[in-house]
Amino acid sequence: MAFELPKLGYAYDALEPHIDARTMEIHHSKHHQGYTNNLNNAIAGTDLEGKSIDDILGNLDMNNSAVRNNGGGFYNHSLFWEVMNPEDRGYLSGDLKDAIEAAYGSKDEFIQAFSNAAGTRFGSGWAWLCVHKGGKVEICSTPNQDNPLMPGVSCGGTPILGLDVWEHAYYLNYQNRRPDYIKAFFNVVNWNEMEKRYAEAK
Ligand code: MN3
Repeated sequence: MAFELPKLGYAYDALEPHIDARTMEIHHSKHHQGYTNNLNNAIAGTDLEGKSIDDILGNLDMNNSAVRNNGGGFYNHSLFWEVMNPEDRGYLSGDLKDAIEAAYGSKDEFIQAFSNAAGTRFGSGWAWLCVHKGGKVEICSTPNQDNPLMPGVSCGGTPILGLDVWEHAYYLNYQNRRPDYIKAFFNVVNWNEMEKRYAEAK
C-alpha cells in the first residue's frame, strides 16, 4: 500500500485569519502531496515498501536522503494538520499540563520557549514538543524535514506538537515576519489533540 495524502479534518479557510486559506491549500495539496509522491517513489521496490511511516523513520538510514527528506515531509505535515484542528480545540489540562509545567514552569513559559526554538531555527525546519518514555516533555528543533523520530536527531522522543517554519508555511500572509506567524499558530493549536498524543506516547 502506497502512502496517501491525508485529508484535512477541516476546510482550507478554517484557520483564518491566523493561517490563510491560500497558504493552506498550496501547502497541503502541492507541498504535502509532493512529499507523499516522492516518498512512494523512493520506497517503491525496496524493503521499506509496506512498512509504517513510524517504522521507516525510526530505523532510517540517514544517508538515504530521498526517504529522509520525503518521509520526514510526509510525517511532519500529517502531524502539523492535526495539531491545528480548529474543532474542539480545548485547553492545556491533565497530565500534559503537569508535564509542561514540570519542564517549563507554566503554559506561557512553554509557549515562549517553543516560540524561541521556532524563531531561532535558521533557514527551513521545524520546532517540536517531544515526549520521552516516562512522560517527560522536551522542546527541540530540526533542520529541513528531519524529525526527532529519526536515529540520533535532536532531542529524540515522540513529537506531539510540530510547527513548520519553512517560508512556504507563512510567506504569502506574513512575508518575512516569522515571529507573527509563530504567535498566530498558538491561536489554532488543538490542545486536546496534543493531550491525546501525549497519553499514547508516554
Ligand atoms: Mn511545509
